[in-house]
Amino acid sequence: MLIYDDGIGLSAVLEAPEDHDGHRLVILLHGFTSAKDRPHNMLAAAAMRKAGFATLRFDLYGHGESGGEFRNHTLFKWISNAMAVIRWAREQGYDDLYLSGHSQGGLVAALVAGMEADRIHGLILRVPAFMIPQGARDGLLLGGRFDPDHIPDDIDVIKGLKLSGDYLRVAQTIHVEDAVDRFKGPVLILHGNEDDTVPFGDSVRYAGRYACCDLKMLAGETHHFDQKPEQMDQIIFGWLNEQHNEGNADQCLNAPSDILFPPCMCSAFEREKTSSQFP
Ligand code: FER
Repeated sequence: MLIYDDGIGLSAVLEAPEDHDGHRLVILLHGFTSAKDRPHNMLAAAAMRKAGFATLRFDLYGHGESGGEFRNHTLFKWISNAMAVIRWAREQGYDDLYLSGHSQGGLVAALVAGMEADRIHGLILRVPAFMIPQGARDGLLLGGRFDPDHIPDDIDVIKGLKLSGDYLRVAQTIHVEDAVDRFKGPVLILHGNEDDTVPFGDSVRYAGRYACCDLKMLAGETHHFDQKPEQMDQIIFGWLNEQHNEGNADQCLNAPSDILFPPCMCSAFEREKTSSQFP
């Protein structure tokens, strides 16, 4: 199926559990150079359906089977894509909407939840890459350095791919805090303690800033949630089930920023605070 964002076709897959009520839907956003059908995205969607939600996975601009060139994607274009998909979902009658994004898709989900705080009931952020905008201001991108005041036309990124400098120009103007402060609904953040792409410290910081947030540290888990996938499955299922069964999706069930992680995490967090994001 294609959902259009101003002429760009976004390839999407809508799936619903058997007993679905026609209202509850989670929209899933994949990460940078990723796509809607990656195993961890499929697994997350399956856990959501088990909790009674329909799921809509889609490929963002320049990724997977959607239109647009990878080189030309920016956070603005991804924000526009997510808003178009939300609009489409609302037209189909889905009015109990959650967003869930992985890494760069998690950042975009958080930004869009700030823009559509009245329409998005909850957020499930899987290692959200909150650091991308500040990294762009500091001259950091994917472990490489650039001059933030003289952005090149093209940047070489992983897998021989090129990215337009516009990506960085856009990212430099984005301030995550504004979006975090605007969203008052329930938020779940998942973060593996073996993830070496996205700093855990950012998840701690923003979990503390959200009005209503659970942060779950996944022991032994890496960036793509492929070490102990059953952990992610259980956490997503349990959290969504709780949101729904309490019949209270608009309210914060968890006291402000309920940050849960085992004691071993404290030492990992201390280590991270003293090492740079891109060693
Ligand atoms: C970056 C760090 C992480 C970055 C993108 C990511 C483009 C996203 C990773 C992902 O979505 O998996 O500096 O810059």
